[in-house]
Amino acid sequence: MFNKKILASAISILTALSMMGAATFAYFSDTGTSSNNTFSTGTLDLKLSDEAVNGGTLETDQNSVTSSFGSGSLVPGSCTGNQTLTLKNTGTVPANHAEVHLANVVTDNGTAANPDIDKFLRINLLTYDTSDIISQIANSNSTSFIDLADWAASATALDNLALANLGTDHLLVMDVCLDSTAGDTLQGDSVVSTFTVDLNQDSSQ
Ligand SMILES: [Ca+2]
Ligand SMILES: [Ca+2]
Ligand SMILES: [Ca+2]
Ligand SMILES: [Ca+2]
Repeated sequence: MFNKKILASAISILTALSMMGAATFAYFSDTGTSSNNTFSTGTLDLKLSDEAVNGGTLETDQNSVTSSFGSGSLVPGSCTGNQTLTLKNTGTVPANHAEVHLANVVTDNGTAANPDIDKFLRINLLTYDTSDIISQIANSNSTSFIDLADWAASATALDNLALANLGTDHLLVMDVCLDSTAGDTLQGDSVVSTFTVDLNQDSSQ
């Protein structure tokens, strides 16, 4: 008798639980989104500026400039005076440093010169943001001083010119002299120099 009551209670409980399980419950919800999430690249944008020298024009914030350095009237012992090429990153992300490499094309008029004029174009002053950087160039030729031919012969010069901020001018200043040892065979000779500036993102470059 007692066991039957317990059994009946147990059955009624199980029945009630199964009814609860079958019942449908409603819940509120709400949704939000984060849209327009864009992933894109920034830019390095090297701009160059110079001054009006040697018959050229002043140029400002250009991708490439002409006639930044030079003179048309050098004689033994005379100099161009300080001339400036200005580097700036107008991109959207900082770079790390710039490099400046040099290539020379020599024209030897009249009596053949040996060595050629590029080896007599002595670099009298070379600074970047007022720091002397001429020691980056090794004397690798027959003249006893650092000249435009030495720079062109160096694969690593110039390097590590700090350029880590945006929209700020950095000044490369140079004074070139025709060395006083330049002889008559150099009269009327010329060099056309091309300075190639690379802006690098990382110190490993
Ligand atoms: Ca110019
Ligand atoms: Ca000559
Ligand atoms: Ca030299
Ligand atoms: Ca480098």
